[in-house]
Amino acid sequence: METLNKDIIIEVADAFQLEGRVLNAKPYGSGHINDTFAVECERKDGSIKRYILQRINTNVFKNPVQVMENIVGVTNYLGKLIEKLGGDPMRETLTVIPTRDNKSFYVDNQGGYWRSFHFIEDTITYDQVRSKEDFYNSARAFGKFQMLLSDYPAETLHETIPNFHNTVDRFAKFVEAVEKDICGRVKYVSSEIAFVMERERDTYKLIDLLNEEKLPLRVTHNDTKLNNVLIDKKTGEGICVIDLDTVMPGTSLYDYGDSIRFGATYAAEDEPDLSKVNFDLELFEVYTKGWLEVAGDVLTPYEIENLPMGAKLMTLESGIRFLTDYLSGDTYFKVHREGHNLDRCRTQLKLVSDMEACWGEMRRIVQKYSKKQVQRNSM
Ligand code: ADP
Ligand code: GN1
Ligand code: MG
Repeated sequence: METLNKDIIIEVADAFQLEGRVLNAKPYGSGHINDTFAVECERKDGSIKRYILQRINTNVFKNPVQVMENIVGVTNYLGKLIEKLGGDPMRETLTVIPTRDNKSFYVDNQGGYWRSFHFIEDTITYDQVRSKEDFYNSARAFGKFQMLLSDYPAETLHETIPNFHNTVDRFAKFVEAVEKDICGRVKYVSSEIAFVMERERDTYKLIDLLNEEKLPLRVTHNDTKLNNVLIDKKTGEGICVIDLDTVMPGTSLYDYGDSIRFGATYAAEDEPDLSKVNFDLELFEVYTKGWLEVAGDVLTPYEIENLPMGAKLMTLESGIRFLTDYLSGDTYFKVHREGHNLDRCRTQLKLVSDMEACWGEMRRIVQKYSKKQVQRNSM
């Protein structure tokens, strides 16, 4: 995508119903997909109000209008429900700021799609787990998101990226990238390729359960990494789940699993030194505890029993996606250095092999926090 200069961003910001005069706009956050800016506006009384302004990545999201329809539907629903439950909708869910002609997005003169959100102040996001508390708090926030949306009509949601967590399809695309080898990189990654190939059968495990209707289809977030939850700076609580582009019908195992693959280690997703990348059972346990405390009531015993498989498959899927992108010339995820996608791939594959080595313990931990749930459901 072409680079964006400040004037264009300020011009785009002016298209939205922002309070006050636009002062400036600065790149913000560390997402791999969209272009995010924090916009500062000066109100008449001199006070400052901030907004998030984002250009949707249309290479990834081919139908940005449908993305926004999903987001408007889900955030309106969450806003009303949070209010009914006595919460603060302006902090606990995203609020879409309409354009001056009351649309949820603006198209610039180069065809770029933009949207704006109320900036939730006094919050922070973490790109890496620092403590068990952070991870536990994010688990409760994602659990709450799952729980609050359990009655949302999933059939009204658009599938913003078809086959997003279809591990069989991800595997097929990976094999295609290996065969094409358009960058001549296959020779550098033979052990990573072999690791993935050896696990082809695993890629069917969740898809088969879904096809056999053993897992219920739910409204899921599908991108539940730690930096997609805003943490309250004062209380440390996870207060708002953000980055709703991938909200689609899916299985709860995707959301649980994606959080685990990102956060059940103290290493960054792109840590180049693999000796620092270890799957941490204590982190796994606190996430499982926090997530089930809040979402446990809406889940079936069968979903809960299969959580370890969700964790392993989402980790394997991420490894496959990063490797596929590396082999295809780094066209999907933003990269900031040579071999960046390869580093990301390696951390994920290391975590998969760690999980395989402590599979029994993972199952026991899930069992420990699911006991009450299983008893209740079997009564
Ligand atoms: P991407 O899809 O590229 O990951 P995100 O929607 O996750 O983009 O936004 C990137 C970052 O911007 C987040 O990690 C978070 O730090 C920040 N952010 C996004 N929305 C808000 C908001 N409404 N209030 C405060 N910060 C936000
Ligand atoms: C992307 O947008 P962001 O940075 O939150 C990606 C996720 C990956 C993640 C890996 C739409 O998430 O699926 O798991 O990077 N989002 C999309 O960090 O592909
Ligand atoms: Mg994000």
